[in-house]
Amino acid sequence: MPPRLIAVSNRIPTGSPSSGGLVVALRDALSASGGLWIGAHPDPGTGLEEMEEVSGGGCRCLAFRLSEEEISDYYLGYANSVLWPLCHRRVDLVEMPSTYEERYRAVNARVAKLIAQVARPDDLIWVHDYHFFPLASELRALGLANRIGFFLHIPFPSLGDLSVLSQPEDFADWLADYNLLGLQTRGDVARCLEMYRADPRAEFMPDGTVKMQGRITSVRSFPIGIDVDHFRELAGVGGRNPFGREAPDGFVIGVDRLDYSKGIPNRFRAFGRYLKTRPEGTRPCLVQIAPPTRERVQAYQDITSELEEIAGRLNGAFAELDWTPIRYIHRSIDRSVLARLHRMARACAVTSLADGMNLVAKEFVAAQDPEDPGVLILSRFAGAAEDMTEALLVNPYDIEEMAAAIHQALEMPLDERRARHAACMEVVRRTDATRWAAQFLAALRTCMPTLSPQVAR
Ligand code: GDG
Repeated sequence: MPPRLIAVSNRIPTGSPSSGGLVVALRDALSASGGLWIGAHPDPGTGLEEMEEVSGGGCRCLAFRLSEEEISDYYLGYANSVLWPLCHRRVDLVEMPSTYEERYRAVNARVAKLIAQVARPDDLIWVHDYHFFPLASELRALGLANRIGFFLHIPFPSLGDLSVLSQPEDFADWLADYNLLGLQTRGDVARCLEMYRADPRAEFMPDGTVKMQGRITSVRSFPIGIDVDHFRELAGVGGRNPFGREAPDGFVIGVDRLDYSKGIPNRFRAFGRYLKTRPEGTRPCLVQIAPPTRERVQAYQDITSELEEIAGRLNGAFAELDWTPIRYIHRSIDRSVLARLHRMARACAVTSLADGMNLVAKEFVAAQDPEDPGVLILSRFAGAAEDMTEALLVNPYDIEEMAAAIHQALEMPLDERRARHAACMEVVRRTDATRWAAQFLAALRTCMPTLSPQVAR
């Protein structure tokens, strides 16, 4: 039996049969070790001193409650209005009331105490994402010497941008308490090492690890992926045409949480540019699925209005009575419908201005018919572009280049489509979610252990 795994993430699995790859991969790893998944309960609450068993996730899940104030200051506040824009190169959007940071530190300290109540000495602890940067420091302060790994799903911030934090040196300190720091790409690893190089407390060891005040951290990239076969199955099953009888002929698809990091306004502008210059007689269509997210944060309200304005303007200018060029759906749709849409699309536009990986790019590739595949247009700023070099790579700030890429994708000869798809599919398979989890856990198991957690540092 492998050592027991404790996974910690903001969300815990809900038991939905259409879960993404991360949930499937982690759930499998957890059930193989009789492990636990710990995360925030979907509903706010006041019973803050203990965790509750939550059923339906396919593995043992324990949830802690966040109070309304914690949701505002910790989740929407420090996590999503400081750390998220910081990591996505939008320091102009950072909001800094002091309660955000206080509450972020306090929630991490509280969650550490709850974990310490259930953790055994040889459990592996795998912490996910920017909601929990200080968690290992808090666990060490409670005396836990377990191997603790961290995986950052979003881009590692650049050294210059870190200065926006009130105490930037704490950030490196938080990370130093993890035995393994997993990042999405080699570019993220380079940015992380740049941070350590600028820190006089850090030393670089001959085996590539970083030592900071007695603590040794291994920094490596583990590009995340999807559950390829499951997504292919969803995409391939017959069933209803999601458009009813009127499927647009050769459409471009976009699928993103409505987030400013995803570059959706520029994608719409590029599609508008393409509409102006499109081959005569064609009636191209962009199908954009963009479910709302973090709606209480002002920056998300602003991007929603901007998008509605552009979509309205372009449809007003170009639509005919029997043709709507932009079909924009601001709701979440069923995962199996999503997979069918990917399969039917001629192209997919992923135009992120910054993105840890971008799983939509991998889902689109997985959903294609290899004999007659669609074309992936992929931002150079998405982590996925580091390995998927045979996609049509674009600069999401260059509207003309993106319009030209849409044209190229829709006109691409079959041979070239097949060759590009085969190369991208090889990457999608090589980095699938199960391997991602297995490789991270293998690295965590063999990391240098923490000998003396620095109690009350
Ligand atoms: C973060 C990082 C990193 C979207 N709309 C619907 C829907 N989706 C699904 C997609 C995809 C997932 O949501 C989005 O994943 P992404 O990777 O594209 O982006 P983030 O949510 O920002 O995820 C990212 C990821 O973590 C994993 O490490 O790749 O860089 O930002 O699976 O299909 N699913 C359904 N209905 C929708 O309307 N069912």
